[in-house]
Amino acid sequence: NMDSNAKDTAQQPDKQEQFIKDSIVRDPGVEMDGVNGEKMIVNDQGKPQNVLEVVQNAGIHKVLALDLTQDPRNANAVGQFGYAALVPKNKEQEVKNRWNEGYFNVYLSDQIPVDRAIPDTRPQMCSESMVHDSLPTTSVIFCFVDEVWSTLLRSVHSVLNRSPPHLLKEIILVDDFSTKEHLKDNLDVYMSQFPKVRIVRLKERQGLIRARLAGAAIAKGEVLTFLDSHIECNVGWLEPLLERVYMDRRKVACPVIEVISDKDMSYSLVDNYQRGIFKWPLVFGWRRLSEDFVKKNHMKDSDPIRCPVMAGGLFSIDKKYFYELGSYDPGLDVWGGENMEISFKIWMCGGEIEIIPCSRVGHIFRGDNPYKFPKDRQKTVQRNLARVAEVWLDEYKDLFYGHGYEHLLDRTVIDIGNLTDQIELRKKLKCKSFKWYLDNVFPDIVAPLVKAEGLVFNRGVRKCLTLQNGFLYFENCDLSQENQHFNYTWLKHVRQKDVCVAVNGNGAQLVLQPCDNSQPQLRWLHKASNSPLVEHLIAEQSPRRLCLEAGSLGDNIQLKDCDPTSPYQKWQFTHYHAE
Ligand code: LR7
Ligand code: MN
Repeated sequence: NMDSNAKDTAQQPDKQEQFIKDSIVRDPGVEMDGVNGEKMIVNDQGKPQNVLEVVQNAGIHKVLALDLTQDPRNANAVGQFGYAALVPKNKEQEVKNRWNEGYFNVYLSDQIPVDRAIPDTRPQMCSESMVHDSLPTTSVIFCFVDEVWSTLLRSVHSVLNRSPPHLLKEIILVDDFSTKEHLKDNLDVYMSQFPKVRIVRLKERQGLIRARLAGAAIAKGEVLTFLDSHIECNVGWLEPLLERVYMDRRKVACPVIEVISDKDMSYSLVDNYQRGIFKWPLVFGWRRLSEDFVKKNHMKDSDPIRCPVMAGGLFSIDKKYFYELGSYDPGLDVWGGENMEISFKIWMCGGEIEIIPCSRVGHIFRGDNPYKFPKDRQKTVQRNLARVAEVWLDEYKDLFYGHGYEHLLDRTVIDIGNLTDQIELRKKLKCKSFKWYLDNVFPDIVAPLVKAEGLVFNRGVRKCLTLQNGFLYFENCDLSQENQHFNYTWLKHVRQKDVCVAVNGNGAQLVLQPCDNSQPQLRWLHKASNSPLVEHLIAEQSPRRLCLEAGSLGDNIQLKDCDPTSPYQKWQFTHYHAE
């Protein structure tokens, strides 16, 4: 039973080994533990090359960008220096044929050296910045399923070639049950030349979340660094991340994610001052810090940027801290949502997420996933997100469901699994509320708890909706009358306290019901001020549209066929919140 194993891992690092008992670990024979692990790094003549000269200076030294690719083997190679690679005319068909192997230009990737040089895109100041001599070591964890051979190799080489050996404890490759032949024996043989590379093979598909947990479980470094398996680490990428974690173990450090083009494999830098944010319903995105903010805070382009959420794939975290936080929710399947989960958890439970501009890593952004989802992709992601919403969003979870995910509230449709452990964990860690998170970490998000509120004015009777003794009727509008106050909520409820306006299950009768989020017959579509309230359930199932209509004498309210010309079907709340 995967779930219970994973749970043990999450809470008790001692029992980690149990988690991967169903996997095979290929450990290299040689361990490189010395401070000067540079023996494994050789230049193109096969001679050891020690580029990392640590200048002792009261415990700190300059970042001496280690880059074994600065003087590349073949300056004329395709894609060298991160330039765009060209596809010869007679190879265009091959490009097309092979596209789906990775949903990027696999043909070109195979032409480009696995250890190509790329431009140093760091802000100027970075090469001058200082780091401590005594930084912690890291285990770099790549999990992958059916990754393209050349891309996976380039990812690994970029870490080997651009990480100071004494800081790189190991590279752990977690094979999430790939089916492609090249990722089996060939990969073992290839990687056996690098003593620091370990391979873990999962015996069944777990998805990236549990695959990362399997890698973390055997990691020996003090810091875990997770990376996607189609990336290129840039010059000096590692020290600034480790420095940040070293200064404060509750800081989770992310590199700037730059773009490796899926079409021509060129490496291009991204805008400064980008933050990771989310929009409803928990969709990740980037947003630039405002000019004002940058000015006011005298920010330099090399200063860390606090992020409400991380992109997900690339970050360094203190290993002990990762487990103190309960790692990932192991109940998250395959792909998606785990970046929201860990982000909320980090911020709400005392940590911080930062993008470190001096650390830069390129990533191939792909149009589609090159692997299959064991279950429907959309459903998998929605289920994961619903788990996150239920555990972390408090009263704000209505905003999540209200942005098109109402159907997830019907638990007979989607089983989101057991959440007891996650809720317990949040209590145990004494995490703050989601409201605190919004107020303090993401104050610029738009997140009103209801869409509209106040009196509900009807255009036809020119009076306001009133609820008295279980009846709805109309009276002269009077703000001081509590029984004229209604909310229009994210779940499309027209509600007063715990009472909701609903249609009777089988038809056109109006009733008042206790509000219940999972009941679709409580929902009303209301787009804007002075517009109809359309019954949602019936509208979804048939072309027939029913609308709330005030009785012309104002003594009742009825459900009628929608009539855009009738003022008795036009409704206006006192106040509408911006979305
Ligand atoms: O079942 C799986 N098993 C795996 O091992 C599915 C995926 N994987 C591996 C996969 O081979 C890859 O190395 O997991 C890694 C991430 O999968 P991608 O590359 O298909 O994901 P992505 O880059 O499209 O998506 C982003 O969001 C994901 C949500 O779950 C993860 O957090 C990814 O790590 C994340 N990627 C990044 O943050 C890079 C920047 C993208 C942006 C913005
Ligand atoms: Mn990716």
